[in-house]
Amino acid sequence: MAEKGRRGALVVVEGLDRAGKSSQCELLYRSLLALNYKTKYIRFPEKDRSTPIGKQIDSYLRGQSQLDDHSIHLLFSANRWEVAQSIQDDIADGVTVIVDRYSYSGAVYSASKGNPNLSLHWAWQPEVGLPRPDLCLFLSISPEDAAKRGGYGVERYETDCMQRRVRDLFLSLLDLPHNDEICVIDAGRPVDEVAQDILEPVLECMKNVDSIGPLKKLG
Ligand code: 2DT
Ligand code: MG
Repeated sequence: MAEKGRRGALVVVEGLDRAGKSSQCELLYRSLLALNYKTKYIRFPEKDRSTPIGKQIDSYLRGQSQLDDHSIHLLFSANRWEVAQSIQDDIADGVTVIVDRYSYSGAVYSASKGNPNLSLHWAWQPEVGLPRPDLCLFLSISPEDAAKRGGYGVERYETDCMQRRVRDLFLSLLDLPHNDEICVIDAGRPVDEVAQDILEPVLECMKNVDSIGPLKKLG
């Protein structure tokens, strides 16, 4: 149903572990397909962690390999650069691309590790020039609600201490003046309510891409 010549929208869904990102991305993807929009759903780290970089990230997250904080950070970013061109091609082709985690997770998780040589500012730099989302939905969940959703898995970063720092840094990003594409969604509510709150701004954004103009770049 994408109108003739209209580009797709780049929609990012961000948030802490257990905020419901992947479930909501899946629901959004299915809703857009049901409305006959050309749509793709991708995630970072990429889904099967199967590219050479994806494999290194997977091994690091499972604790099977050690990497310098800067090195793993740059691999996460490189994983996005690997598909940046195909995202741009899809968008130009009228496909709306839903992205599960993006540069915001990239910068915030690395800067939450407590490495004094890895600031949020440093962490953001490799993201500069990547396709800029038209809309970023930040699924906000309180630590209490997150805890009710069950324990963490075994991956690195899935600890209360890390998640608290990640949450604080995510919130600090929302305050920055150039991040006006970020929209906060209260993700502590029933799944279908959250889904409805996500679908509305996404449809609005897809309708407005003409006035937004060509896909921008992260600065
Ligand atoms: P999932 O829980 O979504 O599988 O992510 N991460 C993710 C980073 O540290 N940097 C990044 O650039 C991205 C995209 C967040 C696995 C973990 O990877 C972290 C959680
Ligand atoms: Mg996770």
